[in-house]
Amino acid sequence: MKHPLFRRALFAAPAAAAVLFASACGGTTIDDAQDSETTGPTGTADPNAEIPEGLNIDFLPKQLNNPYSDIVNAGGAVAVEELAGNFTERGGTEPTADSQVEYINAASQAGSDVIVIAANDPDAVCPALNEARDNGSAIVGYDSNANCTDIFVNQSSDELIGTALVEMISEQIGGEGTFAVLSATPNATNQNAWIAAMEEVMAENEEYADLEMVDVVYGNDDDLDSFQKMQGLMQSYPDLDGVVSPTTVGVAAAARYVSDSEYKGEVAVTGLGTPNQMSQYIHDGTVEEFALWNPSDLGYLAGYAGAALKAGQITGAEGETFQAGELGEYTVGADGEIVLGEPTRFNADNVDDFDF
Ligand code: RAM
Repeated sequence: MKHPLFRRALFAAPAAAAVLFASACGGTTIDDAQDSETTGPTGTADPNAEIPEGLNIDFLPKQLNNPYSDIVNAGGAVAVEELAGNFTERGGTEPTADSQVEYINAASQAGSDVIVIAANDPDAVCPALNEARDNGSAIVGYDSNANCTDIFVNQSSDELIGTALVEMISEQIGGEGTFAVLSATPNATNQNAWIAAMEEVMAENEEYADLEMVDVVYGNDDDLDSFQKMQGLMQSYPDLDGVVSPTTVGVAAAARYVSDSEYKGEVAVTGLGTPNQMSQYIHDGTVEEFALWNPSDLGYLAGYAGAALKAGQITGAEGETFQAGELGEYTVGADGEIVLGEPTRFNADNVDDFDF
């Protein structure tokens, strides 16, 4: 399995199938969101099963106007094209479960063979996903899982991401002090899992005994909201040593706020960001280091995994393998999880070597 960060040229984001607006996102909280699960395998895998041409593969990101999801789904579109399937991207501009339910139903009614979803809530999308499964769709979680997917394509393991985040903030504030988390939405399975992993890493390692996570606030993967939450954090905690934002939207907004404030060089900003969005803040001295994976590879892997699942090459049982195009062979892990690889760290030495 190879993980070059840069393999394919980036493609323009496919146009949305439709855009609806929805508000309100009820549902679960951080406490019950972190142990997302797949439904468990059914049937027997046939590793030699052919992937039929013409599969309808629908990608439902958390939201459409997010540069991160654009890159992920462009990678998905490449995979679907290689598999001679039909790629459709569906979603609204707000990261809510409510809006996703409408797009799940629309995909199902349009005869979707595979729904690939980054869930905005681990449970609220499940009745619709279960109905879509009954109607013939294979259900793949990617980026942010729901509790009713058949498999989950994770960008990295939660533990590796949590560890990278804690290591970075610890290094950047000298091993002791306070930091806050600027997250995405309160119900996001992925961010909640990463925050929980950070807490675990800190609790289990003596070297982090002097690090304190003082707050978690939510910018809802909205640039302005995240910017204002960052501003609010500095008002609430004027002595804060750092901020960890495990979302590409949040970390870019936090860096923009700090870069133009009295806190530049005083408050560490790190998290998960794209090199293109973060490069200027590395060069102006606001940010020392941040991490990510290749978002394009995540979408590409999810496309191949979904087709393998629909074709019966895999069922979601641990140990099954499948070929993911130019990424090579992947193995299904425990709980139907397929892990893309390790996060990469970006700093002044390498940030300009990447273009995403
Ligand atoms: C944001 C989204 C996405 C997450 C990345 C790191 O773009 O919240 O779900 O995986 O950040």
